[in-house]
Amino acid sequence: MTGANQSSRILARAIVRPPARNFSEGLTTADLGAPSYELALKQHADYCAALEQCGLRLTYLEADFAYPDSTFVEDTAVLTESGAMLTRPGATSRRGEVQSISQLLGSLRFQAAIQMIQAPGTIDGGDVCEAGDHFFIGISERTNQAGAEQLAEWLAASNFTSGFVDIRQESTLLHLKSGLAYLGENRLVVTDALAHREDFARYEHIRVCPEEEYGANCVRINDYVLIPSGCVKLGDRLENLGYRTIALEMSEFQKMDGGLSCLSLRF
Ligand code: CIR
Repeated sequence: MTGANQSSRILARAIVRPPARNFSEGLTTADLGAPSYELALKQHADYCAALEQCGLRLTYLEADFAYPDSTFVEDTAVLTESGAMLTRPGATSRRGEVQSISQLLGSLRFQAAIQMIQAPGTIDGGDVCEAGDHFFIGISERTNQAGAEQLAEWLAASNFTSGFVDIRQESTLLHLKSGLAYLGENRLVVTDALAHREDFARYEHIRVCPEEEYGANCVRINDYVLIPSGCVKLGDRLENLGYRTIALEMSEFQKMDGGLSCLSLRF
């Protein structure tokens, strides 16, 4: 681990895709009831407005009825300053989501530098946490060792370091970023489940309390941190540290196991 550059990257753009009408047919383990499509659309629109408030220019992909989980665009690619790695999502029902992202990235500035995770490797972008010039890669039910190794090799070619974090025993975490966020300034937001891990020992920890665990999937974007509404203690803590927060209603996405980070690809 080098840690030479531990600031958060300045972001200019994001890719988003509104939920499709059959969004409720996506994968979920949450026992929170079926999401409302209309409310999900509104929450997505508010999320997009917040990204714009953070200074991002948005590119919208059309909602895709063929893939009910396709609003969770983060899982389909890992974007760095050097290029794009298209993932091979761990859930077979989501593999086809990558095609349209690939086409879009090809038309953006990633043209020359797009790679793709190869079988038998699998990666979900939600398992990849960028922390300055270091990347934590979760080994999960969705991301396997082969995929993590391919990603690590690709990152190393651009002088990024990486480390694997096995979360397969953590039943509350779908993805690594379900329990972890990097804020910049050497600070991590972490759940109790991950806080004790040696991998994170050199960082300052902002622990989310058990009632606000969902808030661990918060997102630093330029001068702001997006947090889920209801995470009051986390919000206070972040504001006291000098961050400006934007609280967003996420109930309908939470019902489908989605968090704030998964609704966009930021670069
Ligand atoms: C799934 O199970 O794949 C979706 N329903 C939720 C994906 C959430 N993605 C993320 O946290 N990065």
